[in-house]
Amino acid sequence: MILPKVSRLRCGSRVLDLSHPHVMGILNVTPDSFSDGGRYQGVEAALRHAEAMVRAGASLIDVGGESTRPGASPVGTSEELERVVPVVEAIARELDVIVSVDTSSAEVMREAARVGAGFINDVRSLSRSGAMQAAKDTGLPVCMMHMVGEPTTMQLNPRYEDVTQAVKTFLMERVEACARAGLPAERIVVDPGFGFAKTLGHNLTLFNRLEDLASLGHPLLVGVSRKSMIGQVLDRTVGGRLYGSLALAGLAIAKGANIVRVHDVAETVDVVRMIAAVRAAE
Ligand code: PT1
Repeated sequence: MILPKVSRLRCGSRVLDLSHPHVMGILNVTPDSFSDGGRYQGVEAALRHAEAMVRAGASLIDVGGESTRPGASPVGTSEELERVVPVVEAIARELDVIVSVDTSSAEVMREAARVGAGFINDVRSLSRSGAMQAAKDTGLPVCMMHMVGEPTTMQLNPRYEDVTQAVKTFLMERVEACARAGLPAERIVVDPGFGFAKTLGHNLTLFNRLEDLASLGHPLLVGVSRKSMIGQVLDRTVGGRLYGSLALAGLAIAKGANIVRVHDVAETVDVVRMIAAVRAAE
């Protein structure tokens, strides 16, 4: 069993104990979720969804106001702030959970941290203007994820000589960039970025080699829930990808993942608890 060098992450006022795996529940606050009603209804609906995920056993809730799935276009800062900040604030105030903010924007990072976020999840690995400094200033842990290019174009022609090596090198370079900026390695979580600038073959190879990423020594986050790599293998649309998602969540944990980012929290928590029971008997 591969363990990260740090045994716990200080997430603002809360602590994430890395001696066992955790489920991060996905909370999208993109326009579709605001399709009817105003902002207030949007916040209320988001809070209820977060509450259900916390009751189901999520340790973190990942709040995202920008879709980053393949082909999605970026969102303006003021729109993202309006979508994300009230939801982060409501969850941090009302629920016993670590609130993660899925953003690449320096302003959103700062505002989210101010209203109680405990974790920063940036699919662009703090590459946007001001993001490195903002993340550093919050004092919060940050997830660095591998992606090449932008969601709009990343799936056009992804090529690697060795995808695992490319992802490892990229992540270590981002960790070094953080260190140079004064953001310590102890605060960095890494993520291979499944579905980001990768073919099905790349995703499967990378998954098979997940131990190599766990061995970097940073806590490892994996997000594969309902993704197209499952659809491609099983020939299923998004609604039919639960069992595939659970299989990959269990396998990711077996290969050393510390956090799995999922839509189906209750089902995934059963998987995590079964693995924990077996491990406790070792
Ligand atoms: C992820 C992730 C994320 N994924 C982290 N944050 C998304 N840390 C958003 C598909 O192929 O894996 N790790 N934030 C969602 N992105 C995608 C990408 C959704 C690909 C779907 C696909 O279907």
